[in-house]
Amino acid sequence: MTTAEACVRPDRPSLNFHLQNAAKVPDDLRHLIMDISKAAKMIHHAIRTTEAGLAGKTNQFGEEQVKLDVLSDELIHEHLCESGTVATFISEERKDIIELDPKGKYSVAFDPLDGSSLVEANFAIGSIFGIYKGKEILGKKPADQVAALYVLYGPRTVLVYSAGKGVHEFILDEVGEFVLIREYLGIGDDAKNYSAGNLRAVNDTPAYRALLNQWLDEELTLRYSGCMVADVHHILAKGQGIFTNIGGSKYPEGKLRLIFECGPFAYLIEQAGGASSDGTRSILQKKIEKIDQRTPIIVGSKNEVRRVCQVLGKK
Ligand code: AFP
Repeated sequence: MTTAEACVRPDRPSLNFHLQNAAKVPDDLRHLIMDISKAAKMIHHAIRTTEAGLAGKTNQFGEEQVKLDVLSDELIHEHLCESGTVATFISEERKDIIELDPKGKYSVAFDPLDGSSLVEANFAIGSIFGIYKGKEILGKKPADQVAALYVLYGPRTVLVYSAGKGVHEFILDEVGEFVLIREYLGIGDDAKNYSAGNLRAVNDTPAYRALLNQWLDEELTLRYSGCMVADVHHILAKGQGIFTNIGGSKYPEGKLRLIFECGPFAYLIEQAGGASSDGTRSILQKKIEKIDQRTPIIVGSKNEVRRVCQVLGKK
C-alpha cells in the first residue's frame, strides 16, 4: 500500500525550499538562483582563504582589480554556465556582454565583488545580481528584473532575494546551506539612520551639503561603510534608513552604476515597501542605455527619499 504525504515546511526552510514553495518561482529561475548561491558559497570560502593582494589587472573602467574580484567573477561565470539557463551576462569586471546559451531564458547583470577596495581592511563586502528575462538587458528598465539578490560577506554570510513576492533573508549555516532567517523584510516610512556616499560632491553641490547639515541637526545616526551591499542591507535589516550617492564634479551622475548596483537594490528596496529615486523618478523606471551607465541614487524609507529629492531639487 502507498500513502501520499505532503511535504511540511521545515523549521528553517532552505533557499531551495523557499523558492519552490513560498516564492513559487519557475523551476529554471530557481535553478539559476541556486547556482548563483553556489558561486556565492565559493566566494565566501575564497574571501576567507585568499591573500588580499592586487591581481595587477584593470577592469573595463580602468580600476585596479584585486585577486578576489577576478576570482569571484570567474566563479560566477562558471556557475552561470553550469545552470544552462543563461542566454547572456554582463559583469562589472568585463567590458562586453557575454553570450552563454542561445536557448537560455534569462540574462544576468552582476557586480561580483562590491566593496573590493575594502578587502584589505577586512570590512564587509558583497555580490549583487539582477536577473532579466530574455537575451537583452540593454534597452530594458530595472523594473523588468524578474529577480534580484545580493550576498553580504560579513561576520556572517547572508543572501537576500526577491522574485517579486517580498524580500527574504537567508544565512549560510555550518553545513553550507542557505537557511531562512527573516521573511518579508519591510521598510518603515521614516528614517533614523543615514548612509551618505560620494561626499566629495558636497563641494560643488550645495544642496547635498544642506542635506547633510539637516541630518546632523536632526541627529540622525550615520551608518556608512563604503560597501553599498552592507549599507543597503543595514536599511533592510533595521527596517528603516536612507542611502544616497549623488552627483558632483568628479562623478556628475554619482559613483554607482544602474545595471550592476542601483537597479537590483532599487528592486529589492521597493519590494520591501521603500522607495528609490534618481532625484526625479524611480530608479526602476530608468532605461538602461549602456553597460557603464551611472545614476544618482536615493533609496530607503519613503518619506525620507521624498524629502531628500525635495532638498536636492532646490539647487
Ligand atoms: P569598490 O568596489 O571599488 O570598493 O567601490 C564600492 C562602491 O562602489 C560602493 O559599494 C559604495 O557605495 C561606493 O563605492 C562608495 O564610494 P564613495 O564613498 O567614494 O562614494
